[in-house]
Amino acid sequence: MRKAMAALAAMLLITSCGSGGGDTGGGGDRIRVALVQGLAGEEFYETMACGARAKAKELGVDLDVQGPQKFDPTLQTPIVNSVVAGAPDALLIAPTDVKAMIAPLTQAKQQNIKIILVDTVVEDPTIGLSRISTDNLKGGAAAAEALSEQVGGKGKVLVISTDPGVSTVDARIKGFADEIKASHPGLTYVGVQYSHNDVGEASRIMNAALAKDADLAGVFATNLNSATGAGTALQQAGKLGKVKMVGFDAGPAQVKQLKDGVVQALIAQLPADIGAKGVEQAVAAVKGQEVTPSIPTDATIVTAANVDRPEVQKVLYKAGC
Ligand code: T6T
Repeated sequence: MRKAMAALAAMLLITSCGSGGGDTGGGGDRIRVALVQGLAGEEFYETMACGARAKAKELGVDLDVQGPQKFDPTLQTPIVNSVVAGAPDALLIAPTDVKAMIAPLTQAKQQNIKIILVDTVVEDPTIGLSRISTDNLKGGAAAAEALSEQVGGKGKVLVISTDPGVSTVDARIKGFADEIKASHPGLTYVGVQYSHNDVGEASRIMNAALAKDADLAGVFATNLNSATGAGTALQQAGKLGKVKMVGFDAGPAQVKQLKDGVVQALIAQLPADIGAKGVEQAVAAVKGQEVTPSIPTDATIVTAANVDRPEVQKVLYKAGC
């Protein structure tokens, strides 16, 4: 009986220390990490979750993955609030707006939950012990170079993006515009239009642009849904190869468009790597070990010529693990 009581007491002690922010995990309890995606079910974030899950398994970490049904801070905020109420040791998140997500993340920080920003960031530099993302400025510049090559260095080029206030795509637009200004005098940048991350809206914008500028030479779509929608419109308008396109991301629909000649180049990020590194940094933060404030991850230019190579196949996004 005494032994049983002692065992019970010991177990109670551990449990009461384990849960809630700030636990070093030293109490032998498994570290609990939550991942809040920018958009549930979308191949970029699902591939990210696969990388995070594999790393969590390797490190013996409990990982809970959730995401909003739209890339929208009003839908992401209640998810963050319920995650914070569950008091995980760490939170990995892709904030859906640079301003609107500051308040809910400040709450999490005040509860001493270790915050790691994956993919996107917020404007408040004190939020996020580590920020892990593609170098999107560089990615935007690479898109400008690839598109300039495709259109022979001359003509009108358009950008289709999601929404202003999304750190990643905003940086891609800036990288693209700066590169054109600096090195592609023959290109005329006709500006950016926003699809609100909706495939149908991206198609509508592409059709309107084709109607307005019959001499449009190229388009840069800054993310998966914008690219898929713009590509569908080009295909339906019979503009295959006539209006060139470069798209960010490499989801299954985009890879099919690449093989069908709708898009000429894709810029594939490494979402699985971002997810895995996010879990590593979260564990380091919870254990009070050194955390790397900024981790840029690589990107690969995918074309019809290299898409079937094994090393390129590895970077294509998946809908599930
Ligand atoms: O391009 C990715 C991501 O990097 C961006 O922040 C939001 O859009 C995607 O998820 C693709 O849809």
